[in-house]
Amino acid sequence: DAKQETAGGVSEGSIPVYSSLRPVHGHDAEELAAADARYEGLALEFLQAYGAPPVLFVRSPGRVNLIGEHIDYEGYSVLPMAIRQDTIVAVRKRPDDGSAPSLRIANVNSKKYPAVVFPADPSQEVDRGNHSWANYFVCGYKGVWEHLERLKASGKEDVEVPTPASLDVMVDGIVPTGAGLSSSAAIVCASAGAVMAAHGLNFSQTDMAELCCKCERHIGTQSGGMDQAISIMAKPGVALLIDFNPVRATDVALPEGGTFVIANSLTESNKAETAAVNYNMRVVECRLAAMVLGLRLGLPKQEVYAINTLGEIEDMLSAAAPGLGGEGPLPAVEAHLKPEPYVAEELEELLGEKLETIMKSSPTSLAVLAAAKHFALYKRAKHVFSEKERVYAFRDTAARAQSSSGASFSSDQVLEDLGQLMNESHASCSELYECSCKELEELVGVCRKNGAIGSRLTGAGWGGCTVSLVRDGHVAGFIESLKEDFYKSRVERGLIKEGDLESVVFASKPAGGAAIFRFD
Ligand code: NG1
Ligand code: MG
Repeated sequence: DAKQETAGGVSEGSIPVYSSLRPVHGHDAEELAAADARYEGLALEFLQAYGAPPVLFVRSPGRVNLIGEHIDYEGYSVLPMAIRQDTIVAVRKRPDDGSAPSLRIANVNSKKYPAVVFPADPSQEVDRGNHSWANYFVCGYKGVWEHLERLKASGKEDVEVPTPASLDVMVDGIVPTGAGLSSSAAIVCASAGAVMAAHGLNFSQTDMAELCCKCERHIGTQSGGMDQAISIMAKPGVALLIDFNPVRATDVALPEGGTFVIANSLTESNKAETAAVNYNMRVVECRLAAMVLGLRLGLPKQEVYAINTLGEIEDMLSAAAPGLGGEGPLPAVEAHLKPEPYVAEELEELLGEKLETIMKSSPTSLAVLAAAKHFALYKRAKHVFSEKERVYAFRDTAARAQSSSGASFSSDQVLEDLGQLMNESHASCSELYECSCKELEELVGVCRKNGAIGSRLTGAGWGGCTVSLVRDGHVAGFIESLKEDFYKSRVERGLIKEGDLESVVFASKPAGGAAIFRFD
């Protein structure tokens, strides 16, 4: 049906509010019709479940990280783009019927994601022992009130905190899960957006990015802010360089002639369940590396215990010894960390304190310490400090394609250089950060063999997807060759259906970010 197109957002810098799908879902008639059908289907499911239609929808996309892996939580900039696949949350405030206010949360895929009811209580805990899909909604729910509380605590007297209403919620997500494409941020951001909008609020995009990053940590991963920032702030047609503390986004135009192709290794990595040995383990290793560097550079112990990230130690290094800042922190890693892993006793000896004592305020870090045997500080620090340089190199290389004209400029050379950086990033993730896996290694190899200019794992790793840079004219052939060389045997083994291949290997253009739709 024909919907009126309205101009932009409600206010400068907030999540845009639209009454038409067009500004977000494009002008391609086929894509628009598919999007239309999806929203209508979701509204119908909602009506059937709750006996009333939703008042609004909030959508937020997944993302593919082009470069800058496992460095957002260390304070370093990353370079992702949003993908077309998103999560839509439909919501209405349920009229007061005298009973205790509650949140009824359902999913269009009710077989995989059964409906749940939670109290409408922003102070409820997220049940980490039980990894229900709806926990992600609760994260977003809590995030809205936590943000309001922080605003009040910062002295903003005029902040009005709304009374938590009963909500009916229906979720439709199409971002592949456990694939490194950030289905988790898509549902957290869309949920927080829906809760916010249903209570008549609209925060700025940067506030939303920050609050969604903080609240997703209730799941139990000590994540950085990349996924939520790109999901909220993405713009169609460009990738973003995202800086942290405070969160900021800068457009990065991608060069003509190349397309990013995403391919799923078909190995799921459930980060929430493996956090203590994978994701959070890396966060702890980086913190320990930063502490040992701080110690070696002569910081007093009490200051050392307060260090959280390698980003902090780099700032201290350049302040204390400007020479070191100039060379960057990599020489300090070579000089002060031993290449072999450390055991806990060794670190305690160095630091003069029990690791459990130093990390006592973080239950998720304590879970890591309980599970860990050794800590590869040298490798982890080397990855982080080299990867953050590749992010800026990628941005600068992409910029060459924008600024150059004339004989010396070769756009193909730009693509080659970007591909090289992606390959180096993958090698670092694989060898130094050890967040790859057998299937990802095989897939990256298949991608390169079939003409990818560069190919790497994307997202947290330990499974999930690769992203490859492919020449435009070669995309269709490239995808066909992956089907032949990687997926065919997996179809035969029953790991994936032939008909589902379109959703596991696809080309992606930079898509837009979070949006609110009200069709009334
Ligand atoms: P994935 O695996 O896509 O959820 C995670 C983190 C990011 C970032 C990357 C690694 C969350 C929500 N996201 O992404 O912040 O650290 O790994 O670069 O945990
Ligand atoms: Mg995630």
